Amino acid sequence: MNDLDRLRSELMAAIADAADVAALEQIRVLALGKKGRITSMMKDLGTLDADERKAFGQALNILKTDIAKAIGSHHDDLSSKELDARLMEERVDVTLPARSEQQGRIHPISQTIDEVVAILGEMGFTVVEGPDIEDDWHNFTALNIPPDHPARQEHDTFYLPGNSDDERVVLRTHTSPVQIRTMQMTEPPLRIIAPGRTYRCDDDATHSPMFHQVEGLVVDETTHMGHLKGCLIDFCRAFFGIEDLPVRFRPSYFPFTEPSAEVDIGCTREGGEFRIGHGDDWMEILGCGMVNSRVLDNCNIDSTRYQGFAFGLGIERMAMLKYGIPDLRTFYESDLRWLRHYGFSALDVPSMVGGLNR
Ligand code: 2NM
Repeated sequence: MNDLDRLRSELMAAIADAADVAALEQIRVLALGKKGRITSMMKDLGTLDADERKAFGQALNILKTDIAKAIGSHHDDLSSKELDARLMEERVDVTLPARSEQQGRIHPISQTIDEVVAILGEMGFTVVEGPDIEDDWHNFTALNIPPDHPARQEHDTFYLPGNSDDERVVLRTHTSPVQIRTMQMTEPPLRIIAPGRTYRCDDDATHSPMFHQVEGLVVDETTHMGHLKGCLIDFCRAFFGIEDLPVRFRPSYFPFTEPSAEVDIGCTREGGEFRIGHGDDWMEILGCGMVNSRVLDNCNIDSTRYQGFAFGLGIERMAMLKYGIPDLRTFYESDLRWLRHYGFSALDVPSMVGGLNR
């Protein structure tokens, strides 16, 4: 037996004996690693004369390949056995309750958006989204908001720098441009809601420069004010979980709807207490109306054939009313103690199955 044969049987025996992947890896390093025995012999080839080098080099190459193969196949065996053993040992009881020590909470803004989407989704609305940065046409012009309208003034709208007047872009001041884009792209009938962030240059105790809205839009051939009223009354009662919640429609004005209305819900304000649902006071919660025919025309929807209703509500305001959160600013403070108090469990997914507030 020559040196190479002896090395071969020694290494093959060691490989066969290796009891786990770690032991096998040690053998690989000893044989084929940077300073391994086969590697060193390869380096020493240069010291042999030409004839010897050729024959020995070929034999060494064969040995190297065979050892690598043997290690590879034993490695596959060992790792599949190790996996089997782990799978036998590690059992997961899928009937265990979810981890009660979980600390993360869902922010009331997210929860409220999910609730609104759950109610309106059940009614047949589909969620659509659009960009936060809009052009003047989608945010104002298409919505029949004239060039001199106060909403366009510098102190209400965040204008982004760098563009000439009619090309300038803005942070959207409402989510209505999403409805505009959808009307331009899609043939009626339409039933959509657009939840998202909106921006106005306003910052005090009751206004935040960034806030959230959900707006809804229905367009069809026979859509009328009765549909608007039924839809929003049902929505308010489902959202606050009060079956006989008083809901009132008061005439109002928006450039993008005609006629327009504001929606109030019944409440009490007695002896410093505020409660929704009963009593002889009213609280404004959303705006709505029949889509102005000019808006339909601007989106190339035939306003002699189609009519629509639309509405918009502020998420922060709805969340404050429903969950008794007294201060708007606290929504954005990322105060973990506040979030632990007002936040929701991740398992508390809003759904209309069995009522929203089961
Ligand atoms: C509101 C009130 C009334 C509204 C109108 C539209 C559109 F794009 F369809 F014309 N979207 N949203 C609307 C109507 C929004 O928010 C208080």
